[in-house]
Amino acid sequence: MKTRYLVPGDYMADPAVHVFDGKLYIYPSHDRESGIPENDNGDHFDMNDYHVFSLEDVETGEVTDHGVALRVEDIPWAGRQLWDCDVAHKDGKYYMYFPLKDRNDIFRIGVAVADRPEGPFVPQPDPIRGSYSIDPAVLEEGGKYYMYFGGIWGGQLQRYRSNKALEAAAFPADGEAAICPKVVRLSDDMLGFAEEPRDLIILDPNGRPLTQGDTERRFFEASWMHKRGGKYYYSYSTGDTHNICYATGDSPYGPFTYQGVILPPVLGWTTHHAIVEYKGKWYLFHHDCVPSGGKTWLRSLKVVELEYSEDGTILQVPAG
Ligand code: FUB
Repeated sequence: MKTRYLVPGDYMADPAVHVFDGKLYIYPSHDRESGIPENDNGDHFDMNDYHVFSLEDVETGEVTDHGVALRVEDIPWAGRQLWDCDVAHKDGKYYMYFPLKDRNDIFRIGVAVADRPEGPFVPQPDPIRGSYSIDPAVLEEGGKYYMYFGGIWGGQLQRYRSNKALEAAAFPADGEAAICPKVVRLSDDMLGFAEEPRDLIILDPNGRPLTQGDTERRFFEASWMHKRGGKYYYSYSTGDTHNICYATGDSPYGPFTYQGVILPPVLGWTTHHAIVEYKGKWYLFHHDCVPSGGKTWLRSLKVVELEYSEDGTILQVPAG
């Protein structure tokens, strides 16, 4: 399959993708030109709503835009910046998890609820208690739901240790264990955490945690989890080195062992993805900045088929 741009008339990024009612639903961030200058804090990613898309034929089918599903102005605790969201389905309801800065400019994760996969989603009055940082991704496993989250730099994860806010942001030294993404089981009502978030540890093939200086492999942001053949595949972006990498494990909590790069750098600073099986094939949804001529805050949604070797390793997708 040739790589396909899915929403040529608008800028969409950070896809989360699920099969609901036999269709593929895409939950992207909605990029826009806000005029805010680019900086390491990500202030130029000043998104203020989400659209939901669906399709039934990944390779050539029509992509339906279901319109605006949630707006910043409808979220009672909102400050600014709606970044990468995800949606989970339980007992006939759809739960959208979204990162947003509160009025103190601190990222929290909120929940909004809908009766249909395309929304509209109605936000809860407050963010999830104990939530912080960005990029929630939810896996359903045996009736339990696990959220993966976190992102360093503009995603603020370096401001926390053991789920407590530090007085000042702190990065480990290059030779020390890298800052970990987080994993937490959701409560039965899907509106909160059922436990304290845990570190998701990524080991190198020698069983040692990846280090902060190992920028080609260590976690930066954009968690995604999928399961195939009884194995858990945790994938993520390395941020400033622009890879989408993956690691595998035997439990939703890990530990995970680093396996390799799924997608080498694309045009644009960020890279972000979702992996999903649909009608017997696996697909990688992601974004790049080719249609905007390289404007890193105006990203376009793409999809390409993803292939695995017999032993379950993922074949690297060529960039472009
Ligand atoms: O879209 C804003 C941020 O850029 C996302 O939260 C990150 O994953 C990166 O794609």
